[in-house]
Amino acid sequence: MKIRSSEITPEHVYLARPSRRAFLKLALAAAGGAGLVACAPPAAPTLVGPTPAADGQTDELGDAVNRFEDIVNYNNYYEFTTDKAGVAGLAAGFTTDPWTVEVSGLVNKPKTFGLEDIRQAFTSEERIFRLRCVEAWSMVIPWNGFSLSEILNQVEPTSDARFVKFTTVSRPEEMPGLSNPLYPWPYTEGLRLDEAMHPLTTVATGLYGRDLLPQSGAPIRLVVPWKYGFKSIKSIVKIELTAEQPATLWNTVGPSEYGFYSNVNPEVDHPRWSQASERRIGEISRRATLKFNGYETDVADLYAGLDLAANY
Ligand SMILES: Nc1nc2c(c(=O)[nH]1)N[C@H]1C(S)=C(S)[C@@H](COP(=O)(O)O)O[C@H]1N2
Ligand SMILES: [Mo]
Repeated sequence: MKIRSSEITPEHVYLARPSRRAFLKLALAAAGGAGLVACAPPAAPTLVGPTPAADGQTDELGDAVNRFEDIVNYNNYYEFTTDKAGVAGLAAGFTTDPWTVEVSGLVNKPKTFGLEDIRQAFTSEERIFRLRCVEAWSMVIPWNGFSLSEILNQVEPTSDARFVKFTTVSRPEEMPGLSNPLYPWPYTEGLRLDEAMHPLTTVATGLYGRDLLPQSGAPIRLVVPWKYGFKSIKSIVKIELTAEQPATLWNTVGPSEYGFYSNVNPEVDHPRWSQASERRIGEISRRATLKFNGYETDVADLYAGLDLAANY
């Protein structure tokens, strides 16, 4: 167990900050993201110590952000290892530059973005989101990123496009976990197009005001805050617009345990454990899991009329 009690977040000493609910409202109204609080330019990446940029902040519910050390030393990234405490070490030398992201499929203007194109074309802002893993632990992470819709609008999905498929880089020489035969590599994920266009669906290139470290999905990853963490696919090299629902790694491995939607839902248990509560990293007692991970007012409309137990 990597998180020691000495590292427990002293929540009660954090200063009160303005509610982040205002941020969400703005984000939804603006849709394009204009007018939001821009984050400071990423500091030069360093490997140790929290930055004052996000330390002490809270999400819109008043929950303290997790410590930087916790966020970058307790990771799921199976391409490296299934040991959460071992990812950071194995991923330390991972090559993230140069990097390109191909956006293709059912679009009018397919485009391959270099990382610099992305940094220049889209303005990152700080977005503090809860991350709720399907394994029933959670963190609050201050990401730096922008809405995926900004990329999708540039490439112009055609009227046939209904889903978006994401693919992680596959580099066996740098990713020892790829030799694990239990998984259908490369890691893939998918969203319905309307989910992908939702302003909360975020492309992150940083956290705590600095560039993502490899273990967090450098140089570019997805963050879908109302879905279980495995939907937030790391180190993306391809984004494809499709007509059919794409196969995803977890849905392929265990369709009865990991549905395509995977919306956080305390009322629908995993077949092998309850999803009603969770362990927030840095806290002792468990806390109740919130429907749609607390983003219900923002996203419930996407699922109007859908049976969430059948469409888990
Ligand atoms: N490519 C890839 N993306 C991935 C994973 C993975 O193993 N490979 N793990 C997922 C899971 S299960 C979770 S909970 C989150 C964890 O993100 P974090 O390590 O930054 O907290 O990443 C998701 N994205
Ligand atoms: Mo997860």
